[in-house]
Amino acid sequence: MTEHTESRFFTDEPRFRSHPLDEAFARHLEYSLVRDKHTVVPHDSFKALAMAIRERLIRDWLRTQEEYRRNGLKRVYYLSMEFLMGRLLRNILTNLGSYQECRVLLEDLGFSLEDLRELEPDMGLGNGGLGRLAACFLDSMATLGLPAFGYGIRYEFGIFRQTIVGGEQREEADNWLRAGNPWEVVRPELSYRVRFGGRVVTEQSNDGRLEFRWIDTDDVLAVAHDTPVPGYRNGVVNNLRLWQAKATLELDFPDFNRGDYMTAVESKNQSENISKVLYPNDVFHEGRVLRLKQEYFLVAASLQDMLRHFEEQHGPAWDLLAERVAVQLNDTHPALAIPELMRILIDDKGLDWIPAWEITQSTFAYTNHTLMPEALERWPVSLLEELLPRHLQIIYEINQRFLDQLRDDDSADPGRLQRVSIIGAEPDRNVRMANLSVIGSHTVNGVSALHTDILRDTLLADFNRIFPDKIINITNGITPRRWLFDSNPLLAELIMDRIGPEVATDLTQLTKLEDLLEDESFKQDWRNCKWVSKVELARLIEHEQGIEIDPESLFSVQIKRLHEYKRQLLNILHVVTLYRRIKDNPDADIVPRTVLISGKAAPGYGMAKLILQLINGVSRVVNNDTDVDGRLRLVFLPDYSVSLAMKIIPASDLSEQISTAGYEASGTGNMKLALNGALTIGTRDGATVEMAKAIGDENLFLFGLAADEVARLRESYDPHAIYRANPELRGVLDMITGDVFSPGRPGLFKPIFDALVHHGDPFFVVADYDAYIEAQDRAGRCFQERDRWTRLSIINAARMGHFSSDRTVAEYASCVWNVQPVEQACTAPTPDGTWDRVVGNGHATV
Ligand code: 26W
Repeated sequence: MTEHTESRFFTDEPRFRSHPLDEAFARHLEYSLVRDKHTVVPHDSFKALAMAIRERLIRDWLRTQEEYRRNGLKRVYYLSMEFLMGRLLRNILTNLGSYQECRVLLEDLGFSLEDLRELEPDMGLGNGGLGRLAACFLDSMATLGLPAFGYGIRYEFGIFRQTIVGGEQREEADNWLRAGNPWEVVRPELSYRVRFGGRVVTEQSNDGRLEFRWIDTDDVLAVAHDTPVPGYRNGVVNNLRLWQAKATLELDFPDFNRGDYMTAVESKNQSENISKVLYPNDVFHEGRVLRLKQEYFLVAASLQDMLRHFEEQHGPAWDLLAERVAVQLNDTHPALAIPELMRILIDDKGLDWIPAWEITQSTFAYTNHTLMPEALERWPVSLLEELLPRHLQIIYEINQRFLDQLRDDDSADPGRLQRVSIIGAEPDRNVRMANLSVIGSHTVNGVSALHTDILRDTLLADFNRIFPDKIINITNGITPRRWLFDSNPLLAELIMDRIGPEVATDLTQLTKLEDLLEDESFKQDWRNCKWVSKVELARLIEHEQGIEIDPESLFSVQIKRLHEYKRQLLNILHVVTLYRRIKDNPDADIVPRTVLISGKAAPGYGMAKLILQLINGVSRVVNNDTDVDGRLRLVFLPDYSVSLAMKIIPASDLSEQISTAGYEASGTGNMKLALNGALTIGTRDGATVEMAKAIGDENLFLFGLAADEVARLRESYDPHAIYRANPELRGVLDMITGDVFSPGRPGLFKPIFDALVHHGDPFFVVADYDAYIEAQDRAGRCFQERDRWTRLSIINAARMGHFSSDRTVAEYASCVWNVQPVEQACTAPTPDGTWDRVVGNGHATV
């Protein structure tokens, strides 16, 4: 810190009166954005409002950070390549407790808060579940008052924008920063040098020690951009720090000296590409060098930042590091942090290998989010050698020492050393990031009970024997602030009105709703909330796509990335089944349904894109067939995002969680939908298994093969035999193969048919078809019994208390991080993950 801290200017008392929001809003419009009534554009009003609100956060933000510095509590650093934050305005107002106040003040000025909210671009810095989970965790960590810090990359372009042209997906760049970002604070003084390439020279020091110097590197600067993360009405404001790549100040010298000014400037641009764009793959590992650079860029900048703080507090007492700092690796994407910390401790700080390794291992923990083999990160040795030569040496040594220890243990089977080695051989020598992460962490966790079991039994079975207590389960959760209070204020208000406001920070209170199952006026209110949301969504769909949907119909919803294992295809087979039933018997007594699907396909994932095209093909035919007479609608909502999810979820009746059992690590949309009163139709997969346990199997629609059955059936599975034997399925598949859904382009969807019938149907769509149709029929009949459905809807929501990310984060805090919350007047977790009121009551301060 500079001598400024001694200045009399800085006091603990507020120096300026915090301005009323309306005043601050007007001031920012005029003095920060330099607008008057002639030049103002709508987006300015959003920006001025955001700046006014940010102003309100600043004292608490500074105070929270100062408190963390002062009390020296252990810190948590959450390293993630993705933070799928969505919009911030409403969430921040909710957590400040200022939403209504703000709405009224703006109204007096002639502005609508609802309209202004729509002008904020989504902060779409993630692909799907993993990125959204990180965002939910930030909200919960702040709400629990944990000294936690998110570290990520400030991508200039987030997840691509999806448009549908002629039924096909098109991708467009998501230029979310175009109009500026009023929430972030740039911190040019927090810039760190990140090195790439070069070579390693080895020298013998005076005391005989080998020293390694990494030289002749190409460098980039990482510049900090901070976003405030307020807790729910507790005065805590945590920090999300995102790194932007900037060229180092010196231009490329050889080029410069040759007088080649233009080339020198070009290479400056190149280095800034590192934070340009989010890789739009979920599940598919893409071995491109720019991705590897992004991963190291995040790791190198974040470690420098956290170690700088540690050294300020503790000097070179590195043996204290793991006591003061916990680093969570969100999947393997930031796993280079392990060799990077080793490099810093050994090469820069002069520690020996053994203490450095002990510190490193006790600092990191790793969360696995998928078992899919194609998602596992494997970096070619040749690439690492070129980009991070010193890290490769360190990885080799970590591996050598680990394997040497195992060799002493003669219980090992011969293949084991090869399987657990960090270095793989196929197709070329490569570094297996999952093995590195397991070996370099003290704790590894799966994200649902089933997922963790499968991790222990399959992917990490050898490691589970070597380190019997290392792999634990921590089931995912969602933040009720965003996924109930912000997205469904009507329902939230009804719930708070009936069971009290404590539910906002103790979601288990929801069970009290079950006392109201006989309360007719409550049930009417519950139905009314759903109805209002359905009408609103119907309006949006009519407005955007001109498709009329009936709010009385059953809204079934599948919203998630498009992937074969998530089986949007199974959903479509059901829609086509219903369509054929109507065509065969136009007077059939069928339950009116609206099937809503939304999600993006990875740009390079051909089969997912073809399935998306099929959805749109079926949709066009079904929605325009007069025989259907409005009883069946299929709507694909383009450009799925956090903000769109917040509009769809409150309007959902039925939640489609139909992945092949054993493939969905957890799922979190399942929780969001149930919390908002949707019933689940689903397989026994991921966290849906635990949801069913909490809700009661009889209160949702489970169907299909279980994970162990899938594994067993794989040996003898013959989808073609099922196709031959099942006339309804045959009719559906034959219809898809023809040109009904691709007029003028017969055979367009033949690859889908072939995958199912001739290429082994790897995701067991055919095997589960019958059970799925039967479960859908059950759900349809149930929906017709209005009171029964309402009760089930209430029961489902009431039993979601366990799936709050407050509970999830509390488990990480006690079982993985060993951190305590800062003392504050709000609810906080006890070590067993239950809830207790700790200090004081009501409005809280840090
Ligand atoms: C390297 C490419 C890549 C990118 C993302 C590989 C893998 C991923 C993630 C693992 C994909 C992901 O988001 N997984 C999801 O994580 C959620 C949070 O734990 C789970 O709820 C989902 O089931 C899981 O698919």
